[in-house]
Amino acid sequence: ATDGTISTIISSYYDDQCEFSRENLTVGHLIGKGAFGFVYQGTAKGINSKEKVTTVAIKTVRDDATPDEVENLLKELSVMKMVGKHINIISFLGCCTKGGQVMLIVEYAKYGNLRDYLRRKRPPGHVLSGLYETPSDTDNNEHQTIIHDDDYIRSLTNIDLILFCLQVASGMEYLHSKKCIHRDLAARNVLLAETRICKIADFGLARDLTQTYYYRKQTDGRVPVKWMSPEALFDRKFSKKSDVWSYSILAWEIMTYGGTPYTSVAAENMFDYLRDGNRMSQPINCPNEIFQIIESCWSFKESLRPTFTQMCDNLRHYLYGSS
Ligand code: ACK
Repeated sequence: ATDGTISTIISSYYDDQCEFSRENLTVGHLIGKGAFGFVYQGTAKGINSKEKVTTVAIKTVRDDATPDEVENLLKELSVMKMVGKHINIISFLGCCTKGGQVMLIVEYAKYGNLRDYLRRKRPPGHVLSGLYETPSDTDNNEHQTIIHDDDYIRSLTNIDLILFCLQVASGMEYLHSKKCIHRDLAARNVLLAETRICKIADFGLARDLTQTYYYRKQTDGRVPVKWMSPEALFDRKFSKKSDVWSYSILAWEIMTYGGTPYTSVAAENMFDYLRDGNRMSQPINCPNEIFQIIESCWSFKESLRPTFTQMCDNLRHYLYGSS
């Protein structure tokens, strides 16, 4: 891992159109830490419209990042650039690659990740035993600040939850229309912005489908086993249909106010568990029509799973009575 390699990688991704000048960017406090590096809140002057200062999120890698880690951030950046704008997807605003640490500047989502938001909004007494891990297992986001605004006192209804499902499905419909698969769809990777708009984030694993029909993951890093379809788990075969499977786990997380999937099943037993036909049960508050949509994504056979377009139609039909 030499600086030479890193600068070669950086220059191979360089795009003058997207470069944002560092003097107009202010890096603020740390909002998240991952294996890859850090996420900061910040402000960028003139990034959206001239003169205006915009609150942004800034993703960086650690100072001692390997060339691979730098390249992963640059790949994420290029996927976001290719995907373009949709209200339910975190949009790419710019980047700083010249003259210092690589920084990816993206739209800021005020309420952080959807899973933790849902847990905070869980109605008292809602919990079914076993649905939630103990807080010490999961709440490792010590950087999170809880925002005491109007939304803080507003509770969530079932309709709000189903609206979250629809928003994520529409973001995914768009992503798939851009020939991109996400591969790590989960409530922790959806962010919530002002006025409760869901934004799909974490394109770290996303891949452009035009390059290969589906993506076979080469190495086993940390894999989100409980969100993965059987063929993704067993064959490392990722496709639009494996995103649909992951979406159903995400929709189940939403309907359970941030429940943990398959709490009683060990990760290494997941494949057998699913092959034997076991699935999660209907959350108590989840309407039958919505659970039917979730269940349709759990077909072992990929071809039987719906598309996001079909799911959006069904969810709109449920919510608005027409599609
Ligand atoms: O719940 P959080 O604050 O929301 O914790 C995670 C953390 O960084 C690690 O991913 C937060 N985060 C990531 N991207 C953004 C963003 N664009 N806007 C706001 N918060 C973000 C995420």
